[in-house]
Amino acid sequence: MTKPFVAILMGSDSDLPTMKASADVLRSLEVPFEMKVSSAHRTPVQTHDYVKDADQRGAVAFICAAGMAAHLAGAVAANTTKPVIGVPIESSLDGLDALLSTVQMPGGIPVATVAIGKAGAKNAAYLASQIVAVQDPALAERIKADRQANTDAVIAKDK
Ligand code: RP5
Repeated sequence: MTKPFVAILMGSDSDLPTMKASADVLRSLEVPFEMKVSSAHRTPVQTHDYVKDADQRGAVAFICAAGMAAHLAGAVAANTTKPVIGVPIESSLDGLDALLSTVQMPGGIPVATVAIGKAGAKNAAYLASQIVAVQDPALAERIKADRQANTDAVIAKDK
């Protein structure tokens, strides 16, 4: 039996301050995850091997973050049929280069691309959790409770 988890990959340790937002969300929703620096360009063989291995061990979804010529999410998507979520990192050109590199995938190899930077990192984790929750009703309830807490916080501020 494989234990479901989310795999987070990032192209460089310089992406870590942004990607901490993904880890924080997964931790708060009690979703098991692994986090790894792995580059499409600097460590292509290791990236390929990790994706194949994680896929076998029960990775339900991959979150991939990269900046500049951001090919990591696409390279991961080429090696798995699990859902891949791409987070463009703001490193140059305000992250627009990374956004376009991540989102413009050829037909048949999708990358679900979220917003540039921390907001995207956060939403990538929510999206991955929602994917895991399709087979995990208790997690689905925790996500609903989290949404309700957000709603309550907005209403409380408005009073
Ligand atoms: C990308 O290039 C990384 O994902 C990072 O966002 C950017 C810069 O990397 P470093 O030069 O800081 O390692 O591959």
